[in-house]
Amino acid sequence: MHRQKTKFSHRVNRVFSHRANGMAKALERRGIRATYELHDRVLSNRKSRRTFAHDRPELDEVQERIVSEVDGRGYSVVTFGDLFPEAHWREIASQRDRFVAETEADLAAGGENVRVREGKEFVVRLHSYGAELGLDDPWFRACASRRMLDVANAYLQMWSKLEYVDVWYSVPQPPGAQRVSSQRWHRDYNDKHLLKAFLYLVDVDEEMGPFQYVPGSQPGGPYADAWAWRPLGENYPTEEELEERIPRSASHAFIGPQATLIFCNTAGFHRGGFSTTKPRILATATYSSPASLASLTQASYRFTGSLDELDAPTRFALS
Ligand SMILES: O=C(O)CCC(=O)C(=O)O
Repeated sequence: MHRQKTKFSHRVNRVFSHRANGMAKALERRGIRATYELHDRVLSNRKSRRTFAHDRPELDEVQERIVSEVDGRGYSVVTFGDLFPEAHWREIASQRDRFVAETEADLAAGGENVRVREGKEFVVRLHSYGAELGLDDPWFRACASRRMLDVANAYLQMWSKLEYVDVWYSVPQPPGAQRVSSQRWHRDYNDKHLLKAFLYLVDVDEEMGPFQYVPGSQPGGPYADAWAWRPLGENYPTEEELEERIPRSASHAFIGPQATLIFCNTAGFHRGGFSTTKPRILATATYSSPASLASLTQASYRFTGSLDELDAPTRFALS
């Protein structure tokens, strides 16, 4: 779901042979990895860690629990109401209803106008990339709030960037369909300092493609060495390969009612969205380190509000 910043090899492709393009790609990967490491160890993340350490947020009991659970096993589950008032949930539920009605009308008319990305046509997106978002968008407002941002920053131990915000409609797959893309076990390539939030907007049962995770596969966890995370890593083992190293019983499927809110470091193994019955609707957000934005990813949106009116960690996260 994330885009690389550098497209050097695409440009080379127009000029050089296939072999030269292979070399250009390898060089490009090396450059991207080196840039990530440099920003992680020396440049932007170091600065972000210092700024965070200088003025740590005070967390309440729920926020503390989330941070310590993600730290220990890679994920934590709460409900939206543990962090936000009921009125905020109602706004998000209205946003869901409008999105579902529009998506289903578009799909019924042939699906020409739905926002999907190549290779992941099973996910219809409310925003996708290039969105213009302000605090009037209720899910964006939740993600930009200190309730969520302080959790992300405390987990990552640095000021983080809110890199991606969206609402997804996972289209039920026809009989016989095979898992593809993020429906398969994988580690996200874009950062090891990563926190994703998934808010279920409908009840999700085992047939609706629940989010699944291997607890302990996050960097630092007991399964971290299995196809270990690295920048731009291509970590999509087959089901059989994964099971040779990690028993099926070690993975967890997040079945739950609407308003279930999952926080997870998806540099660990995860998959989801393979519904075979009803559409799975969820809202999602990604907090990553500045090193990721410097080398591997692009923010999915432009903040339309006034940055000057935000406090310092929020301004940093949204810019
Ligand atoms: O749709 C899902 O449950 C999985 C999403 C995913 O793989 C991701 O956000 O990286």
